[in-house]
Amino acid sequence: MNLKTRTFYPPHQSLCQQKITFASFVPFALKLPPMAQAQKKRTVIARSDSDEAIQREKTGLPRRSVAPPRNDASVLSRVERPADLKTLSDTDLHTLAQELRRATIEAVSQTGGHLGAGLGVVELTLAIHTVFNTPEDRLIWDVGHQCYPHKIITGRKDRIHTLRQSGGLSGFTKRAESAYDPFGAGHSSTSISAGLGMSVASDLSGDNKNVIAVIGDGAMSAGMAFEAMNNAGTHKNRLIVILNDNEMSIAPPVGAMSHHLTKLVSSKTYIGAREAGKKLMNVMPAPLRHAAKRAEESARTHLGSGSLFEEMGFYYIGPVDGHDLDQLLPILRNVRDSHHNGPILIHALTQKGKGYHPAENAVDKMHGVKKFNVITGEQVKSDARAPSHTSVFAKQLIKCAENDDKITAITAAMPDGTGLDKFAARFPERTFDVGIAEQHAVTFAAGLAAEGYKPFVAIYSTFLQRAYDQVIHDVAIQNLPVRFMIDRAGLVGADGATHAGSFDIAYLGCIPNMTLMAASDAADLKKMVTFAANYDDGPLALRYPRGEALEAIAEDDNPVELGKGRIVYASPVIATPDLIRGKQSIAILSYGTRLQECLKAAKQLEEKGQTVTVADARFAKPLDTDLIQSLATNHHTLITIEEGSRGGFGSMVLEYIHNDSNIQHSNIPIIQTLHLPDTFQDHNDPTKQYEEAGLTAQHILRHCEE
Ligand SMILES: Cc1ncc(C[n+]2csc(CCOP(=O)(O)OP(=O)(O)O)c2C)c(N)n1
Ligand SMILES: [Mg+2]
Repeated sequence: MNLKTRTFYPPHQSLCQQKITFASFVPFALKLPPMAQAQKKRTVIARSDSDEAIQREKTGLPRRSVAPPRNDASVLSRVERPADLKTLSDTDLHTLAQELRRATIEAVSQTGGHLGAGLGVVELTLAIHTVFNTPEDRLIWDVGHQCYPHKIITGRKDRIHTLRQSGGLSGFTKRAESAYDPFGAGHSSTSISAGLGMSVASDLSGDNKNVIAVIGDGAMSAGMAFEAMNNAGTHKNRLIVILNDNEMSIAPPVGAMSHHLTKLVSSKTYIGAREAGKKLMNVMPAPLRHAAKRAEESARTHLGSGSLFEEMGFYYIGPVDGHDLDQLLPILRNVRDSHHNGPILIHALTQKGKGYHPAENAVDKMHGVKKFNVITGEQVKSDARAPSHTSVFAKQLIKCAENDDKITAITAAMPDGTGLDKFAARFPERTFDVGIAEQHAVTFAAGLAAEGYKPFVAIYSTFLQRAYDQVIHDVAIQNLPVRFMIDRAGLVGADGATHAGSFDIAYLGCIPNMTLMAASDAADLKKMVTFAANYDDGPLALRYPRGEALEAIAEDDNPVELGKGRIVYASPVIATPDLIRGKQSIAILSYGTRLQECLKAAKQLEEKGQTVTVADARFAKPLDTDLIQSLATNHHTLITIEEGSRGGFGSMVLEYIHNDSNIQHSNIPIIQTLHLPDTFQDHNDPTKQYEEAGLTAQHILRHCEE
């Protein structure tokens, strides 16, 4: 098949819509490839299983575990670990691919999580584990969001329904979870670097491991991937990179790398196992090998068909049909057995969401999903009663941009997650999706700011970590007014430690020139976005968490003022023994959305006869020193609370009181700083995460009683 057709679909018209004509369509969401009889049988089974699931749903019966019973006739029931794959026939492997796909769909339908990416690598997963000797050979999944099929066949089948649940499997690869996860991930584009490190380690210790890194086309566009290839291309170490090219990131991919891949693919047909074998030079005697190599290189130069990967020193094999086990298996065997010294790149074409109609047809290929109905693909409705912080931010930015044509918005491959898809719909020419390139996003914004524009970099707290030097060197030192809109600031629930936005207060708070703000509710978030639009004196970061925003915690018609917090609640003055001694009992100073918990705690403290003042700091930098001075001198206890790591807001308050204020030592209150624990918190239900972190009203109460 000539792959040219692949390139001409408009971004939102899915590839699968074209392919549907030659795939045997069954009136069931799980698509059946036109292959073995045995698989047709499987579909029937699948349908009746799902009917049963519906019945169970209707009748309120609990769903069955997704792990097939041990003694059933499925191939999957015979596979616990990759070693079991080696005993299977080719037909069994084909059948297993369908079963694995189904097990993945069923698991994610119950847990939510990443779906489309995993479905796209089912055959790759099986082929790699069949051909290579994992876990001794190292298999690294970039990002790790596509690893659910890998988890199912690497000893975690029975626990796959616990994905992302409390105490259950992580939604990404994790070293602590399995020997088959030799390198953990969550953030993108790390696999080639880590793989090269492992390959060099293997050479140093002389143990001849294979190292295989699987990286998506989206992740391949990031700076880290280029840095790693640049380095790998000069090494003589064996490193196998499998580029999983599904023409999708979370959103349609952007940038020149994506165009390059398209061009690379459009002029070629799929490479078959024989050609791939021929390409690998080890099959030739040395003199012939050199001659052939020279001829091939010269042909490539003349025909202009050399890929960027070849230019960077990789041995390029492809494109390969990433769903065709009959091609994948021999090609991987050839690669495994070749003596090629240096990095090899296998360019596999796959389809995100492959084999599941609702995913294939979804604009985002069901990249990340809530729980869903397997038959219809319909996801459970969110039970949110209020708009998310993300959407409050996006709407307000649009409002500001209506009157200010200097406002621009930048995202690093997360238009939906950051709400900038809405901004882009209104102001396409002022929205910039730069791809998975956080470092570039920040310096690009600095360039815009240097020319008098008002760039808003909408970014998750966890991903801004990658652009730390750019924040300091390109933005802060030059005091450029880049506005960082820091989404998912705080705990993130099921995504776990790799995605938690724990550190931004600490890592930004220590940078000179930086202004730091946190919104406590929707009303304040809107005011703060407007404040940011009007603030031109230097860089500014506004943080807000995942999830829905409460409309207005406290009545407040005043605009936000630089470095000024607000008193949100103060106990009515009553003649308590404390007051007689000239002080009230407790001041709680909140930075961000924990304010709500502070108010709950205040109520309960009052019921116990304490007098309480609750304040919203609004700014961590500059601190509202007047407010802090007054809270510290007028209360016996001062509690600070924030959804961020140690070394953040609480530390700044402590330092101010102890180092910079002129409060008498004897007059300093008892100070407790409540922040995230000094551990990486695992994925969990958000409510439980707050419990674990000690950031609830009950914890505030406990601290007051100490
Ligand atoms: C540094 C970083 N930025 C952003 C993300 C969010 N993210 C997760 S997956 C993904 C898309 C990856 O696309 P690709 O590598 O092509 O994998 P696919 O989902 O298509 O299989 C993005 C942007 C991330 N994980 N890490
Ligand atoms: Mg992709």
